Amino acid sequence: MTFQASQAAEVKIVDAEDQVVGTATIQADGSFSCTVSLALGEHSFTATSGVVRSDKYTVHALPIVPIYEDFETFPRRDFVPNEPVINPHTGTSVGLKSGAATIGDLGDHDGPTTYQYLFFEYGTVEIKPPNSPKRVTFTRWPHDNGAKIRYFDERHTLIGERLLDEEIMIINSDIPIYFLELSKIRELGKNEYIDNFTFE
Ligand SMILES: [Ca+2]
Repeated sequence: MTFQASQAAEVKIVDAEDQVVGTATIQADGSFSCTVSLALGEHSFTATSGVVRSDKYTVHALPIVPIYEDFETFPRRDFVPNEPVINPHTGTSVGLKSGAATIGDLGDHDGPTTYQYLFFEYGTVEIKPPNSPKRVTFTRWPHDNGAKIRYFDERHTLIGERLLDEEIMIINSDIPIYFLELSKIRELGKNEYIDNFTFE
């Protein structure tokens, strides 16, 4: 969005209903930028400075692109506490806060999963999606309800938690999920085989 506003220091950005949605400081070359949050669909904006008003600009908000993490491209390793690993192909971060977890493969274990998966023995694992999703799905095995998953916003405030009690887990949140924490709640619970995340 550009606008001749060199006579003023600041512009207001207004939406189609004339509501001010942001202000921006004008740079020496007359340019400015302003970030506004959008619901999906078409939005139009104008910039005003004093009595001067720009042409109308129309933008479309884009949906969040789903990201799949099936661990097939994840670097294979045993996790070490407080040394999170980021998958360079998907941007997903997995870190161990305590306990033991591995990126395992079917050469070692049987299970209804694709070749590599997150093998979680005990403690707490933090999973950080790259796109702050509002919907997270994943698969797990076996059907032993010895673990829970908690999910947090960008201020690290707890949004919600639930038991791992379904083969296909679905988490829906009104607030973007910044990270998730997988924790064992029973020491004698079986190991968890976690796979096939979709972050959207
Ligand atoms: Ca997999």
